Formats: sequence, structure tokens, C-alpha cells
Amino acid sequence: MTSSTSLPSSSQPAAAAPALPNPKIAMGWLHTAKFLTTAPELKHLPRLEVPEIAFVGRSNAGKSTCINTLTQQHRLAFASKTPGRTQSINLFSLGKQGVTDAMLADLPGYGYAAVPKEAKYRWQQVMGNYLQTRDNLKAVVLLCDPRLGLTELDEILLDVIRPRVVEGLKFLVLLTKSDKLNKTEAAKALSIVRLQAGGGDVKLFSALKRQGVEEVAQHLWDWAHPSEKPVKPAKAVPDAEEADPSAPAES
Ligand SMILES: Nc1nc2c(ncn2[C@@H]2O[C@H](COP(=O)(O)OP(=O)(O)OP(=O)(O)O)[C@@H](O)[C@H]2O)c(=O)[nH]1
Ligand SMILES: [Mg+2]
Repeated sequence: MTSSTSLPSSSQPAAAAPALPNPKIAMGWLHTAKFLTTAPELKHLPRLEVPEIAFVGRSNAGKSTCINTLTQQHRLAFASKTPGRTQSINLFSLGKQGVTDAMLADLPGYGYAAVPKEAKYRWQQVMGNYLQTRDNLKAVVLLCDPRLGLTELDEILLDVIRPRVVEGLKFLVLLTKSDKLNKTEAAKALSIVRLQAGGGDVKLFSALKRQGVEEVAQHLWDWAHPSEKPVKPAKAVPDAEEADPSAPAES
């Protein structure tokens, strides 16, 4: 009889596969982030082949802070108490040993009341254009203050990207500043926004308390490296014929 917690020796993998997913790999990779360029409009952005992950959301939602937290760099993206501080599309390149294999894009926020109408309109055009036509855009992270929930402008953004999501664009909603919520409020915000996001992936995130950081890092890594998706380690379950049904159940 074989032990109920190990595979028969002949079925053990030759070399022990690392227990992936490994957030350390994802965090190390994100730490390589470097500022690449800033562009007021799509046409000023370089054409790139590597997968790009865009951070979008209302002004002050915490996009730049989220990028700084994920990359473990305090001043990579410009974060500020004053809404509307990110005013262009900022690209950050990622990649180990100098080989760029992905981009993070920090986008200006929308919905800040004090922005003049013309600037708002201009930005809506730029962002719509970016989200609809950026060829290497692989994933969108929508950041949302859970105390506001998804607002009308967020819903418009969801409508804009929906056709691309159907075609395979990855999409994640982060409820930021979750440190400001108690457990009940957090659970409520999650269920409301999950409904609003039509079943899309929604997670709590706090830069302050580091909630969700490694999980989001892992998503980013997986999106940028789809072919390196980890093979889950084989489950230590004995073959049916190897199992001894008369063996006492483990307590
Ligand atoms: N308590 C708390 N505050 C946060 C968190 N993340 C961001 N903030 C604060 O929220 C404010 C806005 O953060 P930013 O990262 O600049 O927000 P943004 O979405 O990039 O804003 P715009 O560039 O204006 O669109 C700053 O004062 C941050 O310190 C968080 O997890 N917890
Ligand atoms: Mg910003």
C-alpha cells in the first residue's frame, strides 16, 4: 500500500516543479519598471509589440499609487492628493536583464469636476481612442474608490472596452483604498461592484495595508507571460487502484 499523501515513485516528476504561481517572481519582475515616455495623445506613443497593461479610473482613485506599490518604487508614477495630477499617458517598461517584455500605462483620471469642459472632452477622446485602438493593449485595470462604486463614467468606459474584452482583452476591477472600509463595508462594496461589472473580476486593493498586492502582481505577470503559465503541481492523490479503501480516514 502506498501512502495516501504521495504519488507512487514512478509517477513523481523527475525534478520537483516549483510551486507556482510564485508572487516573488511577479514582484521581482514588477520592480524592474522604468519610466519610458509620456504622451498627451495616442499618436505620440511609440508603437510597441510587447503587451501593455493600462491603469484607468476616476481622478484620485489611486492609479499612480497602485503602480508605485506594485513596482515597489515610491516615485515612479506621480501620485498626489490633488486630483488630476496625471495629465498624459505615462508608459513604464518592464523586463528582467534589460529585455523589455511588457508595459504599464498610467492614464489620467476622469470625472474631476474642476477640469474645464474642453479638457474633459479632449481627454475622453484620447482615452477612447487609446482603449479602442492601441494594438498591444492586453489588459485593463479599472481602479475605483469603493465608497463611490462604479460611476456613470466608469460604466461608459466599460462599454467602450466591452467589444475588446469579448475578443480576449483581460480586465480587472480594483476597489482601492480598502483600508478605509471595515469588513462589512468591504464585502458589500465587492458584491455591488461585482454585479455592476457583469461578473468581471473584482478585488480589494490597499496600497497602505498592502492588501491584494501580490495577487494583482500575479495577474499582471500571467497576462504578460501567457505561454509561461505555470503547470500546477500534481495533486498528491493516489491512483484509484493504488488507494486502499480499507485504510482508516485521516483525521
Ligand atoms: N488610504 C489610502 N489612500 C490612498 C491609497 N491609494 C492612494 N491613496 C491616496 O489617494 C490619493 C490619490 O492617489 P493617486 O495615486 O495620485 O490617484 P490617481 O488615480 O493616480 O489620480 P489622478 O492622477 O488624478 O487620476 C493620494 O493622496 C494617495 O495617497 C490607499 O490604498 N489607501
Ligand atoms: Mg495619477
